Formats: sequence, structure tokens, C-alpha cells
Amino acid sequence: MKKIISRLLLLVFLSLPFSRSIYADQLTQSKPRVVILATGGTIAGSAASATQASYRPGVLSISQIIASVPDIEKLADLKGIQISNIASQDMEERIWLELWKSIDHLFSNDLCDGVVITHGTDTMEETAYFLNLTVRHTKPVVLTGAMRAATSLSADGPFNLYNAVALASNPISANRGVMVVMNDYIFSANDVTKTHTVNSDAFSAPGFGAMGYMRDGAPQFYRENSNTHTSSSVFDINGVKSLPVTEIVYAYAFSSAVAINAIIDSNAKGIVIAGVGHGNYNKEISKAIERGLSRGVAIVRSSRVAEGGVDLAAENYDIKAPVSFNKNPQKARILLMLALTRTKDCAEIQRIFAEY
Ligand code: DAS
Repeated sequence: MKKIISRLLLLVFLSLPFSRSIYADQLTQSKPRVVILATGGTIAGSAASATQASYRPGVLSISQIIASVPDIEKLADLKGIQISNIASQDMEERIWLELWKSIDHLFSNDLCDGVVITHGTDTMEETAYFLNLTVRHTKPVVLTGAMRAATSLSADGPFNLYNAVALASNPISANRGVMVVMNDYIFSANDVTKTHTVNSDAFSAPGFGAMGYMRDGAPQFYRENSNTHTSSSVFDINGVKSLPVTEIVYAYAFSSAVAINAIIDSNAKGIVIAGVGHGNYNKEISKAIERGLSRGVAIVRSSRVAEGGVDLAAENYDIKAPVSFNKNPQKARILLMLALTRTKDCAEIQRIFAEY
């Protein structure tokens, strides 16, 4: 009886003019528009044979890469733009600014519904985090790459790209911050990092875990990205030609202060300490930090340790350098660069690290 009633109600609903148009729209709805910005990396890599491990990154064009992925054109109306074709260890500030400008133009003029960036894996987390803090829109931006060259047996790039386009095409992906898709996992740009040098399962988010998972071309989200990002970010880099020079100093047993003092004497505006343990360092480094702070260099304490971050309850130091909380050194550097476009005040920098 219930079935008959629900069928009758559906027939009544579909007989109404407005529902027919809605229903018809859904049937004939045009595909989402996705732009793929290509920068290079292993996903564009080529090896001498399908089984050789070594390869050259940044060889194939984005049109060749798209053509190598069956069914990807069914997901969205695709447009590929070749921004660069480099190994991402050679990433440059000008490419970051060009990516930002391209995405801002595409979204501000409603020229697409989502953006995918193909990128080398070595610095993918950094480009993703930079865009997570500066692309002030809600539409999805998804980065992906590969750990095996495009010409390799069981290359992982084609399916990573398929997943990235599927994620960027899905309205449910909006307002989640910049994301990274690798090996079926969806990661937040906020906490993803590369944790294996060569394995195809190379990314994780220590202490946070993946944001979700791609299955059959659809995202299953486990959690939200709780830090401030994208459309809620204060960082406006429109018109910025270069970012404040910010370097990283790695701490280790009986580390000298040669590197940090050289950076202090250079034109650096900021330094991140990749400290041992809970953001610790020896007396040599401590003296150099004091010297840097007295010369107006902004210094933030992070840690070389993969998980746990650095909070203010650190060992007794008389130094007032802000801490990075859960930002690893390479991400703390990006946040400090952007913070320095707005302030040099220690307390304000610390507040920014607590929010982003
Ligand atoms: N060197 C690596 C890079 O371009 C290759 C890769 O994994 O994409 O980041």
C-alpha cells in the first residue's frame, strides 16, 4: 500500500510544470567545468623503460597526460593550461604567484567550477598550503601528482588525476580548503606532508589523518579542515610581487650557529627553527636567536619531529619567539612569510599561528 501511495505522489509531483523543469535540468545538466593547471613533476615524467625506477620529471604536456586517462572527460568539461613543466624541487615564487593569479582570475570571473593542479610531490604540500592561505574563494582547488613516472608499469598518475578531477567537480568539495589527492586519499593542505621518499603511498597527515577517501569517483569525507583557510583568510596577495624572505634552520646534536648567523646577516626577514624534540635547540642557537630578534628578524619555533607540534608550554626558555603549533617547519615558513606581509609583532604572529 505504502509503495502505491509513494508512486502516486511521485507521479503527481512530476506532473507539476516546475518539477518537470527541475527534473529535466538534472537530466540534461551540463558537466562541471574543471581547469587543470599543470606545473610538471613525476606525473609528467618519462623513464627509459616501463620498469626502470629512475626517470625524468616534467616531460609530458598536460594534453598528453589528460589523453592518458580513460573516462576523465566524462567527469567534467576539462581545460588544461601548462603553467610550467618542472620537477617541484625547482618550484619558484613566480610560479606560486602565477598559480594564485590564474585561480583568482578563473574563480572571480566564474570561468570554472573547480581547479586541479598537477604538481611534483616533493614540494606539493608547500604549494597546497600557500594556496590554502591565499586563494580567497570557496570553489575547490585540488593538487595531485605521482610517485611513478607516466611511462611506468602501474603508473599512479592517471588514477590520481581522475580522482582529483572527480573531487574538484563535486559541489560537496566546496569550502573545504585546498586539498591534495594521492593514492585514493583526500588530504587537507593544512596538515598533509610527504612521509615516504619513493613509495606510491607517500603522503600522510601525522596527528590528523586523511580528510577523506575517493571511491568510485566520489569523495567520502571523514572530517573538516578546522583551521582558517581560503575564503576566510586575511592574506590578500593581490599585487604582491615577492614574499618576505624566510629561511629554515635545522637543529641537531651540537649544532653550530654558523647557518643561523649567516641568515641573520642576510636580507632574511624571518627564520623558522626546525628544533629537536618539542622545538628545542642548544645554547649556541639560543644566543643566535636572541641576536636575530634584537635585529628585527621574526623567529618561529617549530620541530623536526613529525607529530605533536610545538606549543607554548616548552622547556624554560627566556626567549619570546612564537611557536608554530601543528605547522611543520616547511609550512611554518609559508605562514610566517604571509604573516610578515601584515605584521612583525611577535604577539600578532603568535595569534596568526594559533588561527591558521
Ligand atoms: N622530484 C619530484 C618532484 O617533481 C618528482 C615527483 O615526485 O613529482 O617533486
